[in-house]
Amino acid sequence: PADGGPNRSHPLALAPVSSPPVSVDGFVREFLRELNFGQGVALSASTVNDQYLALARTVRHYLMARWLETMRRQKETQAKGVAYLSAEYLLGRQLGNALLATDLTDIVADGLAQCGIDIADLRAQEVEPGLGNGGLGRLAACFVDSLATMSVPCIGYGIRYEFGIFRQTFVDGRQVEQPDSWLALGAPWEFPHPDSAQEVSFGGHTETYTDSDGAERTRWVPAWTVQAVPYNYMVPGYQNGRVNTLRLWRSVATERFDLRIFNSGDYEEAVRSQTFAENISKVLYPEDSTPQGKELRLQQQYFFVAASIADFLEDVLPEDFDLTKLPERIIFQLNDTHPVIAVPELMRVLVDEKGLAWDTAWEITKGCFAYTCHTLLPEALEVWSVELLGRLLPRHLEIIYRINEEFLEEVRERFGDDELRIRRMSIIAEHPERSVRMAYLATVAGSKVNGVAELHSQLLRDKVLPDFNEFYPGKFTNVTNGITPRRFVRLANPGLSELITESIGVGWLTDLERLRELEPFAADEEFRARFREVKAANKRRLHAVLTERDGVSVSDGHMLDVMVKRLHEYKRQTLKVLHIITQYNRVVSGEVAAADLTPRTFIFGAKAAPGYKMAKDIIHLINAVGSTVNNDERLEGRLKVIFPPNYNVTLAEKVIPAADLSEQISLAGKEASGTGNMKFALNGALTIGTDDGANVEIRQLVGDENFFLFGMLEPEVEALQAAGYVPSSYYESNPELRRAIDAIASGVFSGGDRHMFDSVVGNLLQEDRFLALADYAAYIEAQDKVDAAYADQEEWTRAAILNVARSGFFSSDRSMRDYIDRIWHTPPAF
Ligand code: NBG
Repeated sequence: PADGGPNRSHPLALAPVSSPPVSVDGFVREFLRELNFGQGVALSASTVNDQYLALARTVRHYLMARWLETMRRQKETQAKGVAYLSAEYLLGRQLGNALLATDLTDIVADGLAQCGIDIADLRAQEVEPGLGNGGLGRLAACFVDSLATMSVPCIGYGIRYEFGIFRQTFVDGRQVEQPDSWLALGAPWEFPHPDSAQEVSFGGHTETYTDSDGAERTRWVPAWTVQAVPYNYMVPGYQNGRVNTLRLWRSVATERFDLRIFNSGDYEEAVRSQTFAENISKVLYPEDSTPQGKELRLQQQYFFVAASIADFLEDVLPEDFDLTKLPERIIFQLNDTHPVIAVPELMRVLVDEKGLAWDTAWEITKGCFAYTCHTLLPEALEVWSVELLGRLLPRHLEIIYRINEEFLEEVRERFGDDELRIRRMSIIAEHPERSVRMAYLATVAGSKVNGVAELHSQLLRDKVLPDFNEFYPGKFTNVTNGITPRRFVRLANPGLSELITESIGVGWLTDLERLRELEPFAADEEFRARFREVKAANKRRLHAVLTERDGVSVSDGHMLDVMVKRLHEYKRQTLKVLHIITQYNRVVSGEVAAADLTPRTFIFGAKAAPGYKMAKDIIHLINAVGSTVNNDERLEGRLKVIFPPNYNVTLAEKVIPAADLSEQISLAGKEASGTGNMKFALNGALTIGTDDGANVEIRQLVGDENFFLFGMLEPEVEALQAAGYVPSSYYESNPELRRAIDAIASGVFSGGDRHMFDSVVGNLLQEDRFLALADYAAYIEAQDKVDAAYADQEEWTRAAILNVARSGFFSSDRSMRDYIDRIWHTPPAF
């Protein structure tokens, strides 16, 4: 072609990209080709990792035509889509999901078997990309899965951390963190595009100048720049021929930067600057719910949103796009406050670079953003000091000031000079230091603000942002979280999935409300027996996994009582520990014969933020209680505590389907939603839980009689705190509680050391911010009811089946429909 570009009309290029044949032979040929030509080894000489990498690439080939076609159509139609901005994506393993999306699982298993390879070995080889901390990151992964499955245009934007969430190990029962080198053995699911890198700048100053039309304008003169290199990942829809894109950014030094230093002959400096630039996407901050005021974190946040906005405006939109139409083409969804710096960044681009008038740019910006809040903890509402923000992003700080000025002017117009209100609502806080309240900025800019469960959204409106709710009627809404049934039912629980399909037919996996059709089966004795057999098989599978992974076994015939989630005081793992100790004390004191205990295995999974001392002490305590309980013969093996280290998505997929009891015991009013709670219910575990987050909706749906509710309600919590909470009074007045705490304090679980758990005991007795002691009696009572209920296996199974049948609402497909209807207005496209 005359322009020297690719010849797009070459006959072979015009034909659709062809997929490899969908047959065992076709697969084997493609697989061996990848092994030989891609991996460079013969089958006979290949390692398991070679085989895994070749398999992953082979499966990619089957998705490629769909991916290219999705991109082509999106470019052609320019349909409105979602740009999901999230600092975290906790994806889990990719292979199983890709096989499910392409419906290749059986063909691949057969083909590999013909090559003498067990597919299970290759599955086990995959290291999951742990690019998130917990619920927030996993939610993002579920959402992009659902959007692809529903054929809604979406790009997920985020960071390609070189090290994801740390690998947790225990040394003498204490958490020790190891780096997560998830890329070390190859990253077969990613497509780097260094040629499409964006530049992202930092620091420097701003200056005003007069443009060629004589207008006064501002520009940013940054001090340093890095390159953002996109890595694309496929996000396959479930057997629907669609593949969306997840674009994660990696930071590298700019060539220009390097060259300048290189020319100066300072090799060490050149290397140092490279390291400096690459640090930005080096590691995920291992924080959950509480922000870490770290400069690097702000760099990460700006880095990925600036690259994403530039990518969208320059590479995704057509060249002649009329920017005033931007809200009709895209909605940037802010996943918590981490990406909120995107608001002033879009303003900067529109005003400084595209030359739009401020008011025009602000109208566009307000139409392009929406904000999801994921917390109720005041300390988790992110703020950045003006000093830091101004140093790192001087132009953005100016823009934020102007947004705030104009916003407060509007507030004044409406409410008069109500200085208290104005101080409360200002995006800039003055105390303890001058700082930017990112949640406020997001609320002012966002077309909508949503919480993640009914109760959370209500508290957000009434308690966290009441002034804004009053000022912006209709801006606040709710979208209750959801989880993808593809990963957390179909892949995680093939036994249950088969039973469901046999009973109600296909189709439920993309229309989860159809699980309702299972309700009548709860009364069917034979169905119940099969349902129990599925659960038992899942327990055996978990036993096999844990034996191999950690050398621990899941005892036969035990109720599996599971608490898996990040370690946080508000989630109250200590309350669970107090229950275990209570059971233990009942036996060793002789009050209860071991033989009369309901046999239970307690499973914990929890990572603590490395800097969160109390959380780490609690992990230590759980392990200490575990080793005492597990080794005390007086219990006759009827109680067992296991705490496999490094709980992650991969382990979740094995633990959740095996669980009988789901522990959702946060203090009412603290857990925004929870999503683990939904996964357990959908896999037929009964919940013991407080009236908190999405537990409220789970209980409403599954029915009171199929849920073990306990504990104070949120208004009671508030009243108690207002009246002055004295935790020690509960200790004084409840002998069982006192005995449990005394056991810790007297060294029962620490080989006689009376001080090992001083911090935990002291905190419970003196502060107990999350009212564990106040809820203890109610919790123990509810647990005693659980034991009684478990004794009737027929009734228990009936309740478990009803939990499955009535939890279809918690599909993330439904969450996506709610976002689309209430916030995004992005219907499915092609
Ligand atoms: C978490 C909440 C959970 C919620 C997930 C997903 C943060 C900041 N928030 O309750 O604690 O389920 O977000 O919405 O991680």
